[in-house]
Amino acid sequence: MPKRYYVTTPIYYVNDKPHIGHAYTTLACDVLARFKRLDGFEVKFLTGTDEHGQKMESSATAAGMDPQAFTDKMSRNFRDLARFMNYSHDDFIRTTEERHKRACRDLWRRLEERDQIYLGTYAGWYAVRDEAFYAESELDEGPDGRKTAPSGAEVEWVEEPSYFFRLSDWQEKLLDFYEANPDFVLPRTRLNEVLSFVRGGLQDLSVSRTSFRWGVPVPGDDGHIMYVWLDALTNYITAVGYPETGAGEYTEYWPADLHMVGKDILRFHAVYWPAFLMAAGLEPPKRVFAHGWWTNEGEKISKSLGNIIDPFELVEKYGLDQVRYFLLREVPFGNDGDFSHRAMIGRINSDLANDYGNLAQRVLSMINKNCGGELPEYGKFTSADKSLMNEGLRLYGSLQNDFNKQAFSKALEVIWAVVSKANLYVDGQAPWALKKTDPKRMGTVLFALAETIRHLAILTQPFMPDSSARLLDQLAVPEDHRTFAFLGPDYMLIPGTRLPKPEGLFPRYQEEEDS
Ligand code: ME8
Repeated sequence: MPKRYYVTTPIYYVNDKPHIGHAYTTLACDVLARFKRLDGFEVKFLTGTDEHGQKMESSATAAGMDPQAFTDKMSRNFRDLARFMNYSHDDFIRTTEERHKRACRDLWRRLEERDQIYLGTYAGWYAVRDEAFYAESELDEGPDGRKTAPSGAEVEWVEEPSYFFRLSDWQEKLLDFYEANPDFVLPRTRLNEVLSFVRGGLQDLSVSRTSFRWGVPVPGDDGHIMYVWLDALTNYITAVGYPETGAGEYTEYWPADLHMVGKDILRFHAVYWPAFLMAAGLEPPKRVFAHGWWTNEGEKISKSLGNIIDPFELVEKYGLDQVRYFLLREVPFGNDGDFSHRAMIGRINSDLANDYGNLAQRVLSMINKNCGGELPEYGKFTSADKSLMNEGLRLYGSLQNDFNKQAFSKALEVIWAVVSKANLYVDGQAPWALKKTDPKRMGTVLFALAETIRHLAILTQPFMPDSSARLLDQLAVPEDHRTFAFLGPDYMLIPGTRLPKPEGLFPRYQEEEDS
């Protein structure tokens, strides 16, 4: 049986242009998907757009457009971002696609057949921005008497006929499920939030609306359209071929290994979604990871504050791999983080230019100048050489562990600890001085370094695919020798291999006078 891995991003609302937050979540999934592929897994990596619901309908109206034309146009921005950021997704789903509407209808019927849905009337609060229902007790009241959801979104009173899902029946089963699967929600602090919400008691959930039209009609009662979150969550099974559950991708990839989400939408993924699935007789996903929130120079990112960080602009300014590195290195994954240009420049100049770039540059230039541009022959390895090369070998296991916990910044820290050791080793061994005194020894030192850099370049591929590929090109590593199967000790670089002329990988960022 091949090893398989299924990872998903949230599907993003298309009422606005993508920003750094969207880029971040998908980046984390991309890095994970790339890591797993290099590690021999057959990976399915899904992203897409969430295109139904009241918010989308009113955004289309405000833009003077028909909702389908509006979502067609806006969804394209997210596909453009995906290409631009070099994401390696295998599928991009749109909830307006027929395959998805079919899956929604089927899931609804399954729930209905199992007596999990009944008709009633909803009277309560609704936040269009969150597309979420809120209990009175969850709301805050502003000085002007207006009520807001915990997210800050305005709520409105809604009273309309509605189908309900018997969520209240699932409280105990959900609690049992969390207990049996302690890593279902990560980080652990987020699990505690979920537990306290579920222990607080679950109300039946309104799962249809009648006051607008933009959505999937309820089978057999098309005066109702399905609640946009029931529709949206279903995307994760649509993409593996649901309603076909007996063959094909569904059997290969479901349950998903990981739904990556931001902390704002944890409740939908960790409470409603497993309840819907269990109620339909389907398996819940294996894990939901809720990452933290980016602020911009200390401020909440919002359209009204005008401080949205545009990922396209960021990449134009700093470079793609630089941005990819920064986002996953700067903040321990799971925590909130603050974006600042200073921190970005600091990481580029110190971690990338000074540490990693400089290591590669000086080793490759020495080989170019002193070894006739060929990988040198090596003699007997000393304990210092072995100790450095072993660091490279040990990295793989340690990264597997970190990746299984979605500890991306930890993984980068561990990689950079080896970069630092390698730089210290260069200083300690001073191969430039050996050139005259002991050229054979110089060859051994440069070879040990080249081997270490090969390990670093292979293992940084998920984070920085382009730069790592260029580094592997400079080491003349064949393209089909770049997976984790080619990490040592069974495979090594071959002395005598001709190397191309070295070129700098990570230029220092020079601040412009006026920035
Ligand atoms: O919630 N920091 O879509 P959405 C970090 N359609 N991540 C951020 C962020 C920030 N400041 N802002 C947004 C929806 N995100 C639904 C999802 S899934 C079945 C349906 C990221 O467009 C983060 O991943 O509002 C968050 O969960 C997601 O964007 C919300 O995207």
